[in-house]
Amino acid sequence: MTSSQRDQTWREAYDASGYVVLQRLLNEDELGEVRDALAPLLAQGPSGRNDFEGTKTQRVYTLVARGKVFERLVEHPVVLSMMDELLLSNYLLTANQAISIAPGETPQPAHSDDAFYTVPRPRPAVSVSTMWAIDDFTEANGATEVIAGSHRWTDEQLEDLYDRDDSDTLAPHHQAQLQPLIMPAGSCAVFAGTLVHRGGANRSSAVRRAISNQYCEPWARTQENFFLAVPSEKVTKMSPRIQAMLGYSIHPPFMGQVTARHPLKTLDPDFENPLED
Ligand SMILES: O=C(O)CCC(=O)C(=O)O
Repeated sequence: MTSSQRDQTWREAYDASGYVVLQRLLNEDELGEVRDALAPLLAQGPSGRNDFEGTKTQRVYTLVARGKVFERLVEHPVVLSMMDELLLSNYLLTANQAISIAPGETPQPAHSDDAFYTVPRPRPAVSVSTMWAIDDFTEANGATEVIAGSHRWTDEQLEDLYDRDDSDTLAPHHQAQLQPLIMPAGSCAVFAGTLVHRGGANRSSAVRRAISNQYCEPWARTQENFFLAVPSEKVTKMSPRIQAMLGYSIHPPFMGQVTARHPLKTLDPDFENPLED
């Protein structure tokens, strides 16, 4: 937790500021495992295609299907105990990616992660994001920057984020409100999908690696289409909790059904799809 959050419970801090930082949730061995698993993936990856992805930022999507260590992060017990409180049961994984910001990267456009759910604000977050620091997050290397309290903003306040005459420039008073989430590697920031934030500029000489796992209400469309992305042979080997978060679950009474059957049945080798010839 940050110093201003020290005397609060995680829930008080989250409700008041829209985020909370859990310090050093991973130990050195666990961090080493994550870094080792990330290295070959980042070695392959191209940089982002636009300002939002970051032209000097590498992203690797759908990590959950790329190594057991990434599955463990998705179902980290501390994180899931918080999601259990913040979201309805049967919540889903909506996004799951590594973000490696290289030296020279400029600040990402400020945004909120669940902005594409066009339900008028202020409103409860439809999704909750986590940002795992795989390197120390510093002021210089592109630590995620947040505007505390912006999770309660109205749509009008959100529209006011950028200068009215220059849609690429943050309004000066909002620029001043951005605070970097400075935290040691192994820490995890948990923030509301409604919170305004961005990846910072990397003015250091080393990359800043992070993993962003995001979870959403069970009635919301997920950002990543895990049904199409993750082969069912891999899903079969995952834990029941991850299978459920990838959509192999029912949100009562019948959201997620497959021709009126539970989606887990599709993983059974004897499953017969009535629509296949
Ligand atoms: O990399 C970061 O610190 C933030 C990235 C982010 O917010 C996003 O890509 O949606």
